[in-house]
Amino acid sequence: MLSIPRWLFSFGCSLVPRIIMLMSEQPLVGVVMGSKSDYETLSAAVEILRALGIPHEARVVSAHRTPDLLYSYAETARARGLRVIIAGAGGAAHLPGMLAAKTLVPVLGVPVAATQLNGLDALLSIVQMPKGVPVGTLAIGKAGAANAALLAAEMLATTDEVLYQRLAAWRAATTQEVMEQELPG
Ligand code: RP5
Repeated sequence: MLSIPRWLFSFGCSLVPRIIMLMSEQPLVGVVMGSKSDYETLSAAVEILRALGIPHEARVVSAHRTPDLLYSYAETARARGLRVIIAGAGGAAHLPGMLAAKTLVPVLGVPVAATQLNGLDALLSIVQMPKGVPVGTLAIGKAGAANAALLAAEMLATTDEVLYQRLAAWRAATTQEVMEQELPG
């Protein structure tokens, strides 16, 4: 995956792996994960949301360990101002689908490689939502988490011209980075 250009880190942010993280009073994107152990993967989403200056929150919400929290998170998401939820989980990975079942805020699912099946289990679980309750499913692991953040940004940018310009600059920077790459020998 392409590295993130340093100049885009407008907040001078280094990645601080805290499980609950509020960037602003009213986050637009909620990043949730089934376990603290998922943060290594989901941090790729948080990093990009930070770099793009998108207010967000990140926390652990487990489908099987904290089902009541899952319900209340989903039920209050829209009223709290969330416009997109990024949900990462491994194994049976019920979290994205259950959140989607309880809210109309769009849910982007990130399969986490957490078991002997290396994320294939989570991918098949998240992507196979029955018709009627969609979860936008991304790739397994950090690439999927990063793309979930970029996709959330694109969704928000449909009604936010400033963010659109920031995203355009991001895309241009990644293009430029590839153009400048040289192979050894
Ligand atoms: C899932 O089980 C979590 O999303 C995580 O990917 C996996 C393992 O969780 P821990 O046992 O590390 O807490 O619910």
